[in-house]
Amino acid sequence: SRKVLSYRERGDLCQHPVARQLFSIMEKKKSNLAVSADLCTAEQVLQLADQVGPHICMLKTHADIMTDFSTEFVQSLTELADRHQFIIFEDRKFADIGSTVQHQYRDGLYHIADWAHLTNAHALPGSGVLEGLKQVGLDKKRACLLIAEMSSKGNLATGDYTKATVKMAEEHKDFVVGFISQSQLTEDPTFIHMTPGVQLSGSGDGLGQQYVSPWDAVVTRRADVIIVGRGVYKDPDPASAAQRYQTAAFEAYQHRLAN
Ligand code: 5FU
Repeated sequence: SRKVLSYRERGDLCQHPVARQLFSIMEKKKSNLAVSADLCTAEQVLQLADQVGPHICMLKTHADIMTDFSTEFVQSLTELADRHQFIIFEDRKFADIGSTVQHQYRDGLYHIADWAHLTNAHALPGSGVLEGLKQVGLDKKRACLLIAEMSSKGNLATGDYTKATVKMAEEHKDFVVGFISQSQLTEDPTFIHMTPGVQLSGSGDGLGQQYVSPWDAVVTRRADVIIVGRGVYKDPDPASAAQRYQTAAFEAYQHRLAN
């Protein structure tokens, strides 16, 4: 099999500023860990971001689960991202026609395009979803991931759907920098694979979530970035938990580089 490139080498190959920045952060901070801040108040999200900030390359948000989302929150989160050096990824999962997702991305209560470096979309609606998002995101130098596979039991993003999603990404490389997936889907080193459904202790959550270990995600399934929610924020000491996941995932990456 061909040589595994380092994050630094891959960042140098990327055109998109968000992809370049993410790979550079991963290399510098020795972190391929994204923490999912699935908490319902601004105070909780900001506190978690500050605690785990030194250990992560990216913070993932679900703005629409928050009860008190505000421009002040966005400002504080952006300051934390600058201070700790992490990318902000709003896990919005856009899945409508181009015209509608354009509004959902730019307008509404959240103005996602104004603060999230990265967001994501389902390929389900066809390429119009990307055409719509692009008209808003490209000028702001934002990037997008396509959801090619999911972690949940019985999900339909498999086989030909996954393959068609990869093709759609290849046709929109000015905006799409990678995938949410459960395995490596392409050899193109400029596409970043991010894998949710990762935990060190559990196998599921009783609501369809299915977990793999950081080692399985990175070594066996060849993820570039692991995404961990409850494994970190439910821990009584989120900073130490983040450090454990950071070490586990980065050692797995180093193992891939060496083998
Ligand atoms: F696209 C996906 C997916 O396939 N599985 C996921 O779990 C997204 N997620 C998100 O990752 C989900 O919405 C949560 O925000 C997070 C996983 O959280 P956990 O607490 O680590 O299970």
